[in-house]
Amino acid sequence: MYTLYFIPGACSLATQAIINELGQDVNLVHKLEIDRFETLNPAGTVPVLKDGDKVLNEGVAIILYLLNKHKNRLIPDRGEGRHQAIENMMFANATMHPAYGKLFFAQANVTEPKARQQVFDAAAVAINKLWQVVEAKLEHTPYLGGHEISPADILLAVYSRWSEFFPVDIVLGPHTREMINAVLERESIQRAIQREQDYNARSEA
Ligand SMILES: N[C@@H](CCC(=O)N[C@@H](CS)C(=O)NCC(=O)O)C(=O)O
Repeated sequence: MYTLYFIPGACSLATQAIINELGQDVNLVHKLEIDRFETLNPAGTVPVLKDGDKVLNEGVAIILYLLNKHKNRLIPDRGEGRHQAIENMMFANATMHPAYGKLFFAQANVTEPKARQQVFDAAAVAINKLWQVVEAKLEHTPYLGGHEISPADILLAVYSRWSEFFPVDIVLGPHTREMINAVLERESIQRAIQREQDYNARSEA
């Protein structure tokens, strides 16, 4: 049984959905429930995954660990297709995620309203450019990996949910909207969202 350290709605939601896609059990622990979270991840970020005594950090490294361990149809076993799937995951995690990170950073650190909106708007321009890259990648196939869902689709669908927290216009192309809707309708992510909500409800009770 895995243990996943999470923050509700954060990128750890994608990790949980992938664990569900792989048919594995996972125990959820909210980051704030851990006294010294830095002992698990000095960077202080989620996701963190525990597999027995092994502690794993960094979203894509965790996903690759899981994909290497469990037989799956989420990425090809080898060759060009596998390379492309990893490139797509890195695009999501190392390019799109930090672009959204600028919105969160401005929210937390820029207090003057006009200056804050300027940073939001500049970040939105960068994010929209990246969603255009996604739209181009999806011109011929429903998912980034082709006709089957891939980890990058799940990561991007989770990040797309962050747009609504900010006063910005994030524009998704039609192919991108279809891909995201298809991901968000899947049992794996619906169950992950529900488990986070149930967890919150239990903690507030
Ligand atoms: N490169 C890291 C980035 C992870 C990251 O930035 N996680 C955010 C949530 S999406 C986080 O934990 N932020 C710290 C916090 O909100 O306490 C990874 O992919 O694991």
